[in-house]
Amino acid sequence: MFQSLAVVLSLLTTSMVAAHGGVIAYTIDGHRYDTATVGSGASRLKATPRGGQNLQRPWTGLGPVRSASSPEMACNTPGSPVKFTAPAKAGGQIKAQWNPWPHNGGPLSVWMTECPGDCASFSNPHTAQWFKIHEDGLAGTQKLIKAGNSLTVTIPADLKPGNYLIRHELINLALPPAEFYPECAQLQITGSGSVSPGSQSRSTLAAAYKSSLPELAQSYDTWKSKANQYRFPGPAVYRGGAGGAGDAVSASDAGGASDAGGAGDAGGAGDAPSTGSSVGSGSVSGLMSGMNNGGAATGSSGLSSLFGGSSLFSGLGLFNRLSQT
Ligand SMILES: [Cu+2]
Repeated sequence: MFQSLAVVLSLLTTSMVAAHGGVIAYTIDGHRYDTATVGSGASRLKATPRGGQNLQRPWTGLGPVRSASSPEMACNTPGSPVKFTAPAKAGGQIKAQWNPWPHNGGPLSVWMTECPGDCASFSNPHTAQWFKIHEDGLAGTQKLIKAGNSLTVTIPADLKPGNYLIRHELINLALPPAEFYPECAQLQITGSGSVSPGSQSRSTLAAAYKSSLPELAQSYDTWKSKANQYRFPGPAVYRGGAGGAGDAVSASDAGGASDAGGAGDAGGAGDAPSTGSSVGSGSVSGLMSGMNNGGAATGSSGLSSLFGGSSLFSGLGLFNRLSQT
């Protein structure tokens, strides 16, 4: 137990100091998949996804990708292929769950690209032509945090069946240059769709994210007084056929996502009222207040109250993972 606490402390200290992370679980058409990697170095947690079903490409560091032209922009570091590809229905929902997210100043987006053949042998996604299925402007990560550090989007219903990567990305604009936090998961899309989004919806990531773009080069604080002018980089979101299925709001989105009181929650382009966010049940207030207090949780009582205030953490099964470490 002591050892587990030490790992927890190490993780929390890393989280509080380095303050990073990424997607740690996906729920696809109601089926939950944990991912294999959380954290790095001494604080790295190795989970064992159920049945070996790890659909996410590994990211071995908590930190951001800092160069928009880097190959790591596609699927983080190392972002190498995994064996498993998860089934997902076109028109179905995919919920991504992050660790408690410490950066509340920046946009987010979700992209997809076809795996040419098997995703398990697709090793150069940074040269691929990606299309975007969701974006949320300057306050995107604020909404994500309010939604229990989760985001639910709908796979375009008319998408042609086949193997795809789905790429979730959060951007931190607190202190430019922008910090990018991308993670990829391997999906086998099923359904009766026939559409491959056209070139107007496509871009390489390097072409979409020019570091000279004001949207990436200027800080959140600079933007927040003109948030409605914020334009997410890259091509327009592919929303699927006439139904516009790319941005469905899940049933649990009961007014949670759009009530961000923070500055910068203006409705700009790409900041549509239907953010696709679902409000998670977990609360991170305990953890976040612990983080905001600035002090590392040095005592076990402080630690337990930190976790006691965070049903999210236990809900995520991190304690289970820790006890297996
Ligand atoms: Cu960070």
